[in-house]
Amino acid sequence: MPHLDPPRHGFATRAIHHGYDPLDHHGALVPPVHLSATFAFPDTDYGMRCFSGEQAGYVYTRIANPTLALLEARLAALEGGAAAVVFGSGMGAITATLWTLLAPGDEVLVDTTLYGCTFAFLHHGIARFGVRVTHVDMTDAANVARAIGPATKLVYFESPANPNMRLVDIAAVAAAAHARGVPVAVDNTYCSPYLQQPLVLGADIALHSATKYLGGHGDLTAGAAVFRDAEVAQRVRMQGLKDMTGAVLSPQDAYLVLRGLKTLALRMQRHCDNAQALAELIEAHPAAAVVHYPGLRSFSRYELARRQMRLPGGMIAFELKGGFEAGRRFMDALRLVTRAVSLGDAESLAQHPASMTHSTYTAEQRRAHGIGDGLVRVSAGLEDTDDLMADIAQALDAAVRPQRVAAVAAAGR
Ligand code: 3LM
Repeated sequence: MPHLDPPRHGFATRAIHHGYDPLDHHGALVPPVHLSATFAFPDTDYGMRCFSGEQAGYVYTRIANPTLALLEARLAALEGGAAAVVFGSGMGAITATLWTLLAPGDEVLVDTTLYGCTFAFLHHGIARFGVRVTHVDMTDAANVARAIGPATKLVYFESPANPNMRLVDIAAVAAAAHARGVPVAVDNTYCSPYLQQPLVLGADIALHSATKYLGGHGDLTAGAAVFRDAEVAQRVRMQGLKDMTGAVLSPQDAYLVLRGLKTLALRMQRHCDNAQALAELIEAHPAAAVVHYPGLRSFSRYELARRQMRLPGGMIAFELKGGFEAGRRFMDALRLVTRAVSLGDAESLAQHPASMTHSTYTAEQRRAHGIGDGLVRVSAGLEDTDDLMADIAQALDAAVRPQRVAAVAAAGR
């Protein structure tokens, strides 16, 4: 791309143009979708060289595909990485990466709070194959430095963490881990590279559920891993993706993620504006016990959020006075915000982590890992702010006035 110079171009420009020149493709403004599962070899020698790794070329879509390769190049440019690998889901990205980097006898250090299926993969999946999983409170980088031992091969965390919004200082933890020669992987799903770039902050791997903000429209599942080191990316592609999980992304869905990326910067700004307005509204409401949102002055790591994230994000977690029952009344009273798991869609979504996304933890584990039974999670969508505020306000009112809601419902019957 002679007319593009990634370091010189801004985020939105890279998200729209990086890695593609229409003039290389019959002038087509929109990149073609290469649906082919397999690719023809001009002769046997070429095919043999592709298989031995001497020749770079497309062989089979589970290994590489031109549409997937464009998405990989674009994500690497947005995260500031050397290379990326895309997958059929976020869990595909996480599992393929960890299966590649860890072996029996190794230890992975992970933060206290993790997305439910990541927690399940670690404890019920890879731990069964002789990998030790050790939880460390990574809100203090000194804990990471202390916990690293000779078997530690990876430090892994989410920031903000799903669902309770714990923030980890990426630069500090990366420095502590690198001092002991251990690489650092960060699940950056909650932020997208528009809000936070873990590799630029010092981490080695940024992981994504592209099902969320990157795709942005709730119509696909996809995942990505972006690497500081292209050689590690190649190992994850040839082992974790090709042989161990087969978690390949469909070219159609890769195209949809490429389309979503074009509006990522615009969408993230709107998600953040809406989340800020909703978090302030919830915090000011008498029903609220505690609100976790990085854009609130009351947020425990407000200063870190300002330093590490471009904007405070589109996700809010909160507990109501009255705990789980009040949360249930709030959820059931919602009319515009949709009761559903997932996040990062145009539609605002609300869910109850303890019974939904984090039901992979036992009740005891949830308590130990900072996931309250009364916690409600909202993904602020792209609707008009006033409409969202009206819906959340009436649901909060309903949460503190259960008898009145019951009476109104009974009268309506
Ligand atoms: C959710 N999360 O509602 P996929 N990493 C993080 C995530 O939040 C997720 C993944 C990885 C939710 C999905 S719960 C059944 C629905 C931080 C997904 C996994 O494999 O693309 O779903 O990504 O919190």
